[in-house]
Amino acid sequence: MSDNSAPSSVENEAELPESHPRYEDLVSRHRIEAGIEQGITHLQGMHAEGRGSAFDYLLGETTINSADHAERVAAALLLLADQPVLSVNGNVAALVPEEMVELAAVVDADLEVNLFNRTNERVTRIADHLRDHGANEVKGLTADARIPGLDHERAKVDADGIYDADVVLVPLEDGDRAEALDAMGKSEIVIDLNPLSRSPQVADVPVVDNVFRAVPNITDHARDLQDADDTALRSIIDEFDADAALNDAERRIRQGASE
Ligand code: PTJ
Repeated sequence: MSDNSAPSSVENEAELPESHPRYEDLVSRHRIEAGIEQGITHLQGMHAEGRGSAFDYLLGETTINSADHAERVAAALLLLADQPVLSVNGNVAALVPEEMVELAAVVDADLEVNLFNRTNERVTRIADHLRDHGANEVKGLTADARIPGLDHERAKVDADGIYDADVVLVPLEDGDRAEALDAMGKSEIVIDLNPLSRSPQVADVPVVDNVFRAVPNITDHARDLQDADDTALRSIIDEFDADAALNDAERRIRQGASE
């Protein structure tokens, strides 16, 4: 089967051919397409998906060792946090709703919808979608606080959610919010396949991996670290070198696995 003969539009994900060499990518594209049809994902989410897919190809569509390490550090940071919040946009909601709900449960974090192309209708639909996948409470609908220094809709947050959080997971956005959250004194974990994108560049813990692999792997690490004491978690975090992780991912993208 050539790539061109893969179904361009299927009713159900189960119809996608698992034997196809680009199966995971087909699933991603299908979920983004379905997310747009359901009013969850913005049309711009397709651009974001295409960017991510190109970087994933260059990374070998695998979780490189430095990303796995960053995912363990992310788990430690979330477990040590007093008030962790996992931010969800239209792409994340379409791609990994169940996995985000599971991670939130394991690290005792809140889920908050935060959108660049914000409409109340889309926030409500994403919250409903997360509830359909097992979430109890979803924040982001109140939007009674603002992140200082941002002149767009991502500034709108819940006062008892992202605004008050000490650790925020920021997946799939190449923008200025991570820097603004940093200026508020928060620690950020950023998941982004492009190590040169603005958000991972300013993150305390940049995770250069596909959100498909990254979120379940952070959850696995969190389960593994569940009984670790605060000192052990703190030392995992303190030993982490964010610049080294970004450099390793960029080297892998530019030079491939053999260099
Ligand atoms: O839902 P909204 O309204 O908040 O809109 C979301 C947009 C599409 C605006 C948001 O996702 C966005 O800012 O897109 P960008 O600027 O294209 O940035 C997305 C980043 O995520 C890019 O750096 C991509 O490389 C990366 N990315 C895309 N898909 C994945 C990914 N990283 C990890 N896993 C992916 N599957």
